[in-house]
Amino acid sequence: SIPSESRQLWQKFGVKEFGGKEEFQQEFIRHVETTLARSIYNCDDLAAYQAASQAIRDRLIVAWNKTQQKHTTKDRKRVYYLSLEFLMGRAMDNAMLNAGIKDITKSGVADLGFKIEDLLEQEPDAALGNGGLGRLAACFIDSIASTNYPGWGYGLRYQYGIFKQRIVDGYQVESPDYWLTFSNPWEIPRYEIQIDIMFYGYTRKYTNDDGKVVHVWEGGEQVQAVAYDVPVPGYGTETTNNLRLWASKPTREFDFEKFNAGDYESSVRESQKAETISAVLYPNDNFYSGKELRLKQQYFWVAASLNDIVRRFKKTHRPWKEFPDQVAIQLNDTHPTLAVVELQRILIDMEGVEWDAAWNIVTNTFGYTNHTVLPEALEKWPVPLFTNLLPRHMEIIYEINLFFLQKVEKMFPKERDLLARVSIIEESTPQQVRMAYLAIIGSHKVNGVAELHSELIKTTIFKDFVTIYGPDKFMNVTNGITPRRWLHQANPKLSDLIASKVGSYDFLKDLNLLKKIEPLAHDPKFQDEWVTIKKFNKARLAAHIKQSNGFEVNVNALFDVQVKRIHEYKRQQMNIFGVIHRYLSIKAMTKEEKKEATPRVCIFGGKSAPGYYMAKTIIKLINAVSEVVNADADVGDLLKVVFIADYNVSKAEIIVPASDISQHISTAGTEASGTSNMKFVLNGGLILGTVDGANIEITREVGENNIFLFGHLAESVEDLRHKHRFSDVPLDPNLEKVFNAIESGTFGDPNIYVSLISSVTGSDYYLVSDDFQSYLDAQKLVDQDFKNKDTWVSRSITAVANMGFFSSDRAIDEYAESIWNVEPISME
Ligand code: TH1
Repeated sequence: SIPSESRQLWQKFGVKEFGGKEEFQQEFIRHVETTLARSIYNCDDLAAYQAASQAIRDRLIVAWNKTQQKHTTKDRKRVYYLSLEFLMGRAMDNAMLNAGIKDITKSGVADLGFKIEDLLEQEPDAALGNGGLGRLAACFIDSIASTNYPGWGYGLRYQYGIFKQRIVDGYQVESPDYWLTFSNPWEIPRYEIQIDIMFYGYTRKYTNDDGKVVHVWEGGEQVQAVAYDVPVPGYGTETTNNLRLWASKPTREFDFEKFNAGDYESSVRESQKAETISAVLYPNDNFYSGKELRLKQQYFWVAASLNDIVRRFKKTHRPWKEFPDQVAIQLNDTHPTLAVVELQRILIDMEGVEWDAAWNIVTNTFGYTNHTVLPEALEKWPVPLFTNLLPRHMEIIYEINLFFLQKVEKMFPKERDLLARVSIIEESTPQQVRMAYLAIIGSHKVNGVAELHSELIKTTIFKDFVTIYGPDKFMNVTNGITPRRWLHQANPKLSDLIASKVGSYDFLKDLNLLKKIEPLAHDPKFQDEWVTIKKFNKARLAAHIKQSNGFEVNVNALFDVQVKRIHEYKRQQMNIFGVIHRYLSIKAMTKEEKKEATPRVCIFGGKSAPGYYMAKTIIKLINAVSEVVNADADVGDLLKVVFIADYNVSKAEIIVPASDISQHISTAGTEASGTSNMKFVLNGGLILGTVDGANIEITREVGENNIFLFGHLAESVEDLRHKHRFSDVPLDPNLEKVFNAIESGTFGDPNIYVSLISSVTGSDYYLVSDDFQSYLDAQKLVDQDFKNKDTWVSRSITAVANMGFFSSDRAIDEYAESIWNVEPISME
């Protein structure tokens, strides 16, 4: 229907992707002079970053448009990844790499007098997530694009990402992360895509002319969802997918009444409240706090996303029953579970589909990924709060529950307790909506994120549902990480070395090709190059530590790293108690013994939830120990303790390649997977860890000689906890010495640490005392083995060679094959 003259003009003047360096430079200068309205005389690094990223962004948009057109014409099934968190980090380096224009931009800006490294540093992290769950979503969308699946991410455009952490007097201090100050070149605002979202109000039903009962939800508050699109370029492919983030805006209408009543100011104030819905990311990891604003965020995001997805489907004029053939929706944890109810509501209330047919569509559309078994992380919403905010959804949940319980009762007529156990409604005061149960009932597949975890959910928290649905509904998809960011970008030298041996960079797309370096594990020349790169990365981290913490660390020492959210179950407290034990041992050493000891730098990093007292106390203790140990002349180079403030994705890219040992020491059965464990090993660091999460599969892949495991197994945890509760379990003697040192004031005011210590001497829920001796033994082995440089480096090489399984490309292929039933679309 487009006239051919117009078509010809579009073809003639259509924007092309720049290919060469000069074209990039031309675009760069054009953006400096027009987009930024600056000139050669006032183009600083920030302006240069902005101009370069504008040029790269334009290129991504061209690829994005092509991809979206292709996907629309192909009209095949798409996958939508719903995640309340996308912990993206910086975009520029990744965009250059994936688009294959890193070399031309690098030398392009160099000719103009800029260093690419300095420009990259200008970009703030997009820190729209807490930790592993958010970073997993970021790795997954990178892999979905890189493996050519038609897939979109849907999330919230928080104005404030995870808070910035400073350490003041040893304590964590939070400040807001307003990351949009200089605007964000990586997003495309879609002001034309506005969706009305309703909260509160009431429901009513009536019988229409056809004698059908119709439910309506009306009279509530309206806000508007506006779309911001972030292009997600695949690596080594034209495919550029979309991450659509929603921002809340006031609707234009809703303040008219007050306006007419003359109360203009208060009507504006009211409308400003709408903006707060997407303003800030909740800073809790593995913890649920039942705040109404959080439920509002969840519904706002889910309703906008589903409206969008349904609108796209309706353009194809297919019958509703084909919806699951065109659409797969993955629920990243229970945060988007309302989507199940919202789709059912759209189908029955708006589209007139019968209940059973609608429910069939819903359950065939959704898949649910569980990421934790910790009881304090499982979402439950009080029924009164829920009913008030989303009255129609509450009604639908009651219906879903009724039909489900009727089915269960029919299947197991004699099991009286079963119904109460599996009901979506928990009979507490007040009643609670159990979101995980709703997610299971509303999905066709439920998966855990590592083998042990996927077994645990079947035998513990979701046991009854295995009885009801059978085991096939429950499966495992072990997490993965993108080798683009976590090998090539973070560790370019190692990536180059591997490429020189493998013959190409194909391993970045097919990580199993790493296997080709295994025969070189004992090659002295290769070992030398390997060691040199590790040294370089350690020096890079040492320079960062010098800059941020103000002291030097010895790059020949063993770098021992634990960076992750601070949480009792992750047991940073056990690590710092171990450090204190080491310190006391060094103090007791003779000169001769000191000569034999392995020097260590113990590096910590991670944020605590702002209201998590115990985690904050752990941070304080680490900093207190650091201060004492680092200033103790008896210790010298044998021990340094570092707390790196404000751990984030960009810092991880510096820290991960620099480790000799990293610690993943959660109480067995508590860490669902962990993903930083994979990052560290992929970069040639060995793991000191418990038999938990993905550590288990890493052990299987790299071989048990190439990992240091310790501690009780998940199967004994319950018994051990029982013993602590019902009998006197003696405290580990080495731990007692550590506590004595703390209590005698060695690390400052001991009152600060009273509750931290009594959590261990008391019920010791995380089994710190039970695992302590085993932990110290494993540490001793690490010290010994690190002295044998040849064996150490060959273990490091062998481990890396066997990490292919942990590519997120593999994880995405598994989801696509066994849950989504989507196929790649080639861009050829
Ligand atoms: C994490 C898990 O703790 C971690 O083991 C896993 O590797 C990661 O998810 C990715 O699968 C989780 N993060 C959160 C965050 C919230 C709630 C639950 C979990 S589980 C807010």
